[in-house]
Amino acid sequence: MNYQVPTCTANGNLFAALRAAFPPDLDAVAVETDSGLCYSWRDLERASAMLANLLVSLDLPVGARIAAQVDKSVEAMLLYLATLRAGFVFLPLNTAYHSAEMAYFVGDAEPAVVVCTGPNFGWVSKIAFNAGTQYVFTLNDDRSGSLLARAAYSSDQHQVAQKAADDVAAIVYTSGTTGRSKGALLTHGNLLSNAQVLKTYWGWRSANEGADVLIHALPIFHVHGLFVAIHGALLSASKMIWLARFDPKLVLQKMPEATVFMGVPTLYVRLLAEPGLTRDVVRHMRLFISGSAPLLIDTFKEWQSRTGHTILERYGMSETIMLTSNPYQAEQGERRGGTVGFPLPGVQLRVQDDSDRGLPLGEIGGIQVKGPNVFKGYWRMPDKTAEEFTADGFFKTGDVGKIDANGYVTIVGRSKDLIISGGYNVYPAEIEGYINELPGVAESAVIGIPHADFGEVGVAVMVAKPGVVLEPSQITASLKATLANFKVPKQCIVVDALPRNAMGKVQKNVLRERYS
Ligand code: MLC
Ligand code: AMP
Repeated sequence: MNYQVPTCTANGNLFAALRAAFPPDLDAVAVETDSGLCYSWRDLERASAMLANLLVSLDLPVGARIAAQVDKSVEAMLLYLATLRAGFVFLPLNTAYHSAEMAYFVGDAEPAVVVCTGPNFGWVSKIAFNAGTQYVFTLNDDRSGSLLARAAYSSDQHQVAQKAADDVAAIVYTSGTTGRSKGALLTHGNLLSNAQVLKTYWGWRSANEGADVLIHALPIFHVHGLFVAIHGALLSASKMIWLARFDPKLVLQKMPEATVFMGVPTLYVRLLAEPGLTRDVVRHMRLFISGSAPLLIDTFKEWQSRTGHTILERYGMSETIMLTSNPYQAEQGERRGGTVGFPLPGVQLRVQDDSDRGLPLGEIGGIQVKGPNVFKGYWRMPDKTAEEFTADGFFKTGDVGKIDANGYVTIVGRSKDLIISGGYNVYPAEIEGYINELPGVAESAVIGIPHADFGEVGVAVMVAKPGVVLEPSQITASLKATLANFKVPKQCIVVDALPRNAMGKVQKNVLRERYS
């Protein structure tokens, strides 16, 4: 198989490449929603032009950030495409974030435009205007809101803004293991090169090859749903069946019309729990892809025996988009459960010891990567950026793994203190910070324990101040009022003391063993 190294087109704008891949028949259906709406390729072209013209009319500075905390809708995707098209920088934000989290992201990124839902306008606009944002628009998942109302007055003709491959297209925040969340700067070139490689590697089929149809059931504020899924479909002119949220029964209902499905492992676990998952339902499917969290070997095997399909597991990060993938083509090798496959074409991946020396095949160490997909750096954090790269330009992923003699990469753990729950990252340090601020709490430790549905969930273990009786349900209620729901530990446990080693460091491994 020949892989094309991304060529430098006249315009490095990612949107120009996505637009160039639209099929000749612009009236064909590009997106079909679960509420029965159909958007043609011409609709995507015109609506993204109108939204881009609206953004341009605001007279924003070069590099202006357009932040969006909106429910999943085709218009939300169009806002992303319009931001690229107009040459600004897209900043997606999880809809679960509460005011403290939003205040941090908006305060740090200083977006010129914030788009939120109508019901959230009051508190989000207050945060945004305090942070210097010039415009706050609303966008609801029923196509109402001020954003579309304003864009309706814009022209549907728009010349794609000229961008260099090295210009920033999006900022994706990744929570920090310590301290502040970092905004990963992804360029047009990072996103396009990765999308082009995946198009070939995963054998995306264009119209003349019997076009693919993707079931899009993931949120669109993370790398997986926003970039991997959407770019893959657009770049191969494939139709998307657009589900506002993941519903296993609805996915199975749509499966006979589809060929590709992408999910985090929890989605596969939930689909397996459906008696309706049969070989007949998946008869037209070409490819099932899993990533964002480890896929349990039991899930991999059960899927194989129930459906006859072998899930293709791949590995990526917000900072790098996709890094490795199990093979699609049989001649490249088998899809091996428990591994994340081979480094993608163009990606250099190595395993190093603690002193940053290369390790022989089969030995476990820190995974480092380099390639056209690797981000430009962290937003306004040059020191942090420098810390995360080696002298020879490799990015330290914080994942721990090994490469076997056949080149398969296996992730065995993380050097970063991170819980991945249902595909969402939860940083214990952040949660502990909130718990320690609650009245009566002396100290706390948040650990991840195995969970049948989410893969891993957080458990908070805490110590009360002398004379205080802590009520776990009140701790949970306080956290729910402050933090995005997926970050709230599923259990709070009060103990007399946290286990510590001779150095005084909390022994999270002891806690994990005790509560798993
Ligand atoms: C929801 N809850 C979660 C949770 N999602 N708790 C822990 N972890 C999660 N992921 C909370 C809910 O708020 C609710 O709390 C309770 O758990 C039960 O929720 P649910 O109804 O079962 O959840 P649901 O809405 O169905 O969402 C589950 C899900 C969702 C798996 C569909 O989490 C999801 O879409 N995950 C995908 C995340 C993703 O796209 N990651 C990609 C990151 S990119 P309460 O208190 O209200 O009862 C990346 C790079 C890469 O990592 O390689 O791709
Ligand atoms: P995020 O910061 O949300 O982009 O999450 C990236 C992290 O998700 C990686 O550093 C890995 O720890 C994890 N991850 C992604 N894909 C996989 C996978 N297939 N198996 C195990 N971990 C994964």
